[in-house]
Amino acid sequence: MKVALCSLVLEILFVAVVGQIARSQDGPGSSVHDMASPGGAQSKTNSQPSRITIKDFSFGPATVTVPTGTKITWVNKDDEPHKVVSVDEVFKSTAIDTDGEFSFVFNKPGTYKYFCSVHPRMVGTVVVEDSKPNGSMK
Ligand SMILES: [Cu+2]
Repeated sequence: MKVALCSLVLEILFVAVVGQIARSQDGPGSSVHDMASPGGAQSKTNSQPSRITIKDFSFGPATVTVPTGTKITWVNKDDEPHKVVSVDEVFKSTAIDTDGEFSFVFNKPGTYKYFCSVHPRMVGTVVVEDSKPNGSMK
């Protein structure tokens, strides 16, 4: 009687362990399935680097090309405060102190030239491409 109870406990433990292994194998499998979903192409464009570093009185990289909807963040790595001001006044930051950031989401395709209004010789360009895969005839 005691032996039977003992083996029953072992069986329950065995089922619990096997169940956990099966669940942990299920996890990665389902994420692989997610990656294979049609959204894969879109998530690829979202992984584009969208940071511009301000250093030594220049924007780096000076020109970036990104898909529509990209959020670009400027980070100031100079000891001097800088500003990011669009030539066409599409976006305009306040003074960005050292290690400060300014972000802007580019929702419309186009070429956006900008400069630092504190140091107007600092210039940069953001090129926003139409990210729609099958370009609609507009
Ligand atoms: Cu500046």
